[in-house]
Amino acid sequence: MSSKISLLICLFFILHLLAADSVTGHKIEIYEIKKGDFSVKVTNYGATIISVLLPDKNGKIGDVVLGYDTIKEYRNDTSYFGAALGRVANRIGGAQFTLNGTHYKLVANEGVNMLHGGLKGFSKVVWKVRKYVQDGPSPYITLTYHSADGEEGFPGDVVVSVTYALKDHYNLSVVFKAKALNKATPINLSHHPYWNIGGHNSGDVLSQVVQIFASHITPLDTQHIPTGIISPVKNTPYDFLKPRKVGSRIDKIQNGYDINYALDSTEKMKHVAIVYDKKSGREMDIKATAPGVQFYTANWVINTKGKGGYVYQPHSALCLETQGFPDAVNHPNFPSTIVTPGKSYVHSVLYTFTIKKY
Ligand SMILES: *[C@@H]1O[C@H](CO)[C@@H](O)[C@H](O)[C@H]1NC(C)=O
Ligand SMILES: *[C@@H]1O[C@H](CO)[C@@H](O)[C@H](O)[C@H]1NC(C)=O
Ligand SMILES: *[C@@H]1O[C@H](CO)[C@@H](O)[C@H](O)[C@H]1NC(C)=O
Ligand SMILES: CC(=O)N[C@H]1CO[C@H](CO)[C@@H](O)[C@@H]1O
Repeated sequence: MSSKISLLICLFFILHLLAADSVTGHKIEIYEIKKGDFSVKVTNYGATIISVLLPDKNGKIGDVVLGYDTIKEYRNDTSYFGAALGRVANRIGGAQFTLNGTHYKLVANEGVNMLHGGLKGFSKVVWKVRKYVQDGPSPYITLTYHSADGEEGFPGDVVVSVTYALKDHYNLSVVFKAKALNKATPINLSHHPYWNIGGHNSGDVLSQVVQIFASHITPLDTQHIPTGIISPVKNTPYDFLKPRKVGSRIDKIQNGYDINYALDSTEKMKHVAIVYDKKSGREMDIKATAPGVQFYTANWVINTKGKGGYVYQPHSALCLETQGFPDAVNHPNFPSTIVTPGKSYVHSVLYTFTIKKY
């Protein structure tokens, strides 16, 4: 074969690969927003946070989220490392619901249930980069996605955006917005960073101290679907009203924590949780507009090869996913997640990191 022809064939395959990567017509790239020694990298594949870099008490920069080195691994991921979640984060029981007399059958991707928006939820699609300011006083990136009527079984077209912005030391603001264009639909957006504020490669989080500002949880049945009961944490291993080590009572719970808390605050921007790691001196404070937070201790992360070849194991991170109550669409006593056309949905999360020298 002449070298010209093989070059052409080669080019054809490269173009083909690029096209395959741009399912919705956009290329998959990595973007960094940076403010001094604070940096966040995201990819438009799943609007995913890839890394969050900031110093520890000795000034040493560390990456405080679990993740992978390549987009290929993100595509293959089943843990939702760093990804945006939607159209409805968490589980919808039986992958179905009835809205205004119409019954909707959704794509089940976890047994009979739908988890995190289905097989091709917002974590598995390519988003469009709308705005990108890499550095300066207010670095930010806005990604958008158009979810079509019927996608994964949901009614109506929906446009969503997520904005990641760095504010003064060391605030990371995450704002999700959505609009239903033509039909009422459940919407609840969240994201799934696996935090290890001691460093993604520092081992488990069991000695980190957590405080969750919630007196109640929404217990689950054997299918991981809320029973509908809102039950007090008092005198249970779920009580984190006062700061406690993650590992202090984790052995009392099969596999570890994976539960939704109903936040106590009635303010718009609610205090969610504080996580503190003595070794690095890093503290993370979370506030959000959502009524609930899922506390998950990475129980099903087993022998997962991550960044720099580091292998993640159970409890090597914790997730605090702020959200509407799981399966709200099937529980009339839970706050509604239905968004009607013309109304907009907003969910803001603010992560504040501080570095304590003592
Ligand atoms: C994809 O995931 C499977 C199962 O988790 C794993 O065995 C395999 O190595 C992964 N492939 C890549 C390219 O990461
Ligand atoms: C950073 O977050 C804290 C609260 O967590 C807030 O008091 C402060 O005003 C925020 N700073 C900026 C610049 O947004
Ligand atoms: C339910 O249907 C009625 C009658 O068609 C309509 O007026 C109303 O807006 C619908 N509500 C929702 C949430 O779609
Ligand atoms: C717009 C909308 O309905 N958002 C909801 C997400 O879920 C929580 C509770 O489940 C609601 O309080 C929000 O209003």
